[in-house]
Amino acid sequence: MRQTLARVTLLLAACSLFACGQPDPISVSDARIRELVPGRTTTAAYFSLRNHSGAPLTLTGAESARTSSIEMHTMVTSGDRVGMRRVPEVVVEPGASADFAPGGLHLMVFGVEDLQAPFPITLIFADGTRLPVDFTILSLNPGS
Ligand SMILES: [Cu+2]
Repeated sequence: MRQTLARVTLLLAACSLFACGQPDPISVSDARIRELVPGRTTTAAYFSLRNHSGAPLTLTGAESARTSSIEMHTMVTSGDRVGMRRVPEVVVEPGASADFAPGGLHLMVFGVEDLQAPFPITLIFADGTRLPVDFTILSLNPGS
């Protein structure tokens, strides 16, 4: 009896977490990963993350079985130098979105041997939520 009650409570908790019957609390669009430069195994991935929930959303990282590791980076300018810096987390306020795009926030993707679409990357959030996303390939030569 006690066990059943615990299970029901768990179900209810899961339901409120994922907002049963309502739009997903998180949506991802424009997920794309840059084509590999010949001879390289490191590339960048971009996407737009929207928080539909009523609470701040904290992205803490990403992983994929098809990479050796993934880091969150942003571009920083000091003087006339442009570099990259690792970002430990990205907080998206309720109703807001975060754009991972060329020139700004991006996923730095290491150890890619075989880049084929759909390329799966799982986004990891501070509350334990894991969101699998399929990335399309972003051509190095958009004109071709
Ligand atoms: Cu980077």
